[in-house]
Amino acid sequence: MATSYLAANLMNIRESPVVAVAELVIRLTPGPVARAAIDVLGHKDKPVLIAGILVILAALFVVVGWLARRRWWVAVAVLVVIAGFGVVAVLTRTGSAASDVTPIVVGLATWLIVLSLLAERLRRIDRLADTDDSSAEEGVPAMTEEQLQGRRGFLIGVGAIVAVAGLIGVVGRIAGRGRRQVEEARRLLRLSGVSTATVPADARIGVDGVSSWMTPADEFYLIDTAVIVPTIEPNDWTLRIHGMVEKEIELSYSELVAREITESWVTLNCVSNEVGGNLIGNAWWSGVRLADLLALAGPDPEADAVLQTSDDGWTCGTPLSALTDDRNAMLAVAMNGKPLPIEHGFPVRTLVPGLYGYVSACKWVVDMEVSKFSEISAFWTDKGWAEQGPVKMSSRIDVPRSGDDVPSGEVTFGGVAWSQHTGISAVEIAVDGESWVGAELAGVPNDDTWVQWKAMVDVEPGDHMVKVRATDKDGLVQTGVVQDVVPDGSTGWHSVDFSAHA
Ligand SMILES: Nc1nc2c(c(=O)[nH]1)N[C@H]1C(S)=C(S)[C@@H](COP(=O)(O)O)O[C@H]1N2
Ligand SMILES: [Mo]
Repeated sequence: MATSYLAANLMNIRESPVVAVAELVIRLTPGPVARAAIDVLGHKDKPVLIAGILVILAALFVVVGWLARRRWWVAVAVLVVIAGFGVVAVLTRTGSAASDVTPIVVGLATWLIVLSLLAERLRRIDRLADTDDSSAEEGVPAMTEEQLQGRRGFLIGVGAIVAVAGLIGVVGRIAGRGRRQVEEARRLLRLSGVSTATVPADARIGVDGVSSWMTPADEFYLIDTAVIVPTIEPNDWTLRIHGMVEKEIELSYSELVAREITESWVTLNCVSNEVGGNLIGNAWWSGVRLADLLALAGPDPEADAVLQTSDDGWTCGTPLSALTDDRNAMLAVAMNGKPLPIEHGFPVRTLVPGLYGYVSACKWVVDMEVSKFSEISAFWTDKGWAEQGPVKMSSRIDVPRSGDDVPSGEVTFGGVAWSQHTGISAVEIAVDGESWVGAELAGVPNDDTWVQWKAMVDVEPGDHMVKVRATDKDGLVQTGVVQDVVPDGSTGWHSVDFSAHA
């Protein structure tokens, strides 16, 4: 495992074989199972997956060692099958090259060498035991000096191999400087036209405990299928726009950022956000308008979709109209006034106000194929999510938190509401099933962001329940019908249980 890891790092292959297998598992996992795993494990889903693969491998190695004592070729066959699994995992990921299997070949060769070194020692002990039946009669067979020596030799061999493996692992890590180089390139990047984020003065409702209107980049939710995030230096990045277009376009990073930079506040959320959930964040994004770039390419009037592909092979299908209409769909290069964090798509990601992330917000985007929905398929739509993913209006109570105990009398409630690209016109709350009470709304710079709200209601001592609903600027009232996140986003009113004391 250590030598293949070193080989992968030396060759600058993004994934060591174990990671490739982990990504294969993710690709093959049915949607509902994947969602359940994310629910239970949260951000730890990938470390747990990798640990699980390592545990299974360790168990297989025990079997291989046991087999090698008597049936050498069966042990070798098992190792070849395990390696074959890795080869399949590497070659079935989009954008893989034949040379990407080199680390697996290196690893398999190491396994065979190590196995013959250790199995030979084991067989020597076995031969000694076979010729010495006298001791086998007794309960605790006394070992002969020769047997003891054989055992010692075996244990020393194991220890030496573990030590060398550890050393090789460390060297592999040092070789993985690629990521650090990209971090450095990101740190040194100066982007003209990108301004610092200044939160509009009226956007804050001023209630303690309501999530901050601007989400700091390091608190912004993260959702992706990459076990190791792609690390791309700006100089190595290109975007190809092709397919049903008059003219194919290929764009380098410097060509991209030399264009006019557009900036705006946009709230991004995940289709997997449950009612009341926090897979949502609001940031100041800077980038290049996609409508202008697509106009240069000249889409075919028959086209209705753009298949976006990430450097890591992830895909999404976005309605062409959302990329070409007057909304600020952009290739974002900065978030909150700084180059995108690597995890959020550095150097370039797509951002489309009004659509869920899974159909639009492609991180590490490198390819855009203008096409038709009838002719494409994409990562999450293949797993049962809807083809179209317009954001559904929703609202959330942040204060009080579930289970809070507050002083009775006038209680302050607060939270956020959103309906990107339509805007929110009203928020109401109801305590204990009483009638709806209008909330006060803070300001917003545009209709693409969430809005903070607050309301004050008198409550008696005792247990209470508060629920919230919003109304959008088209006059539509948020539905109370409860719907799960699959296939196109949750609906229902968020409610919080709290108590009040005298
Ligand atoms: N390359 C890539 N881009 C991706 C995804 C992914 O898995 N891979 N997930 C999408 C989903 S489902 C969401 S909700 C957003 C989340 O963006 P964030 O992680 O920057 O918050 O990214 C989108 N872009
Ligand atoms: Mo998402």
